Amino acid sequence: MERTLVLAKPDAVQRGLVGEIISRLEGTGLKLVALKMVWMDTEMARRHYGIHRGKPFFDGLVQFITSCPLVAAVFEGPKAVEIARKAMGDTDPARAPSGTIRGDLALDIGRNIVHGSDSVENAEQEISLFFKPEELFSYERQIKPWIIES
Ligand code: D4T
Repeated sequence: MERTLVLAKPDAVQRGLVGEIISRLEGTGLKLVALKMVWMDTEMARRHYGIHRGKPFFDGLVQFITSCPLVAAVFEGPKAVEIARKAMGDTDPARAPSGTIRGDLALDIGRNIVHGSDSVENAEQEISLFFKPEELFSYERQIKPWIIES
């Protein structure tokens, strides 16, 4: 089953929006399989955002993401990557439709409150950066047939 990494970023922690972010993603039907608070250090941040190294916003992004603890979660389900990103809306909150997490709760691309993996391959890498295998839980939900047809 597909998994995706979700981060409620430091701005979400500061603004008291962690519960709402997790709740909106749970509401999609995706299954929460891991959750913890993490204070990223610079090395971890530079690894997580390695693809953006050299871009003008990179140093500010690393500074921001390490400025306060964040909450990391793993959600599981069919098309988990796509479903979570759709719930979050565009990276730039100004372009994110109402009804999405960023469209409703954020204003600025540099303070967009949430991260979601952008591919299954990246999700696997990102999950392994934040979680040990034993921190990912495997369990059944009785409600599953009411969420997933087969
Ligand atoms: P994250 O990784 O935070 O979920 O964002 P996205 O996956 O949606 O978008 P991204 O990788 O393109 O950007 C990573 C991160 O950098 C910030 N950012 C981005 C920024 O501050 N200025 C910018 O111009 C861009 C493109 C926001 C998200």
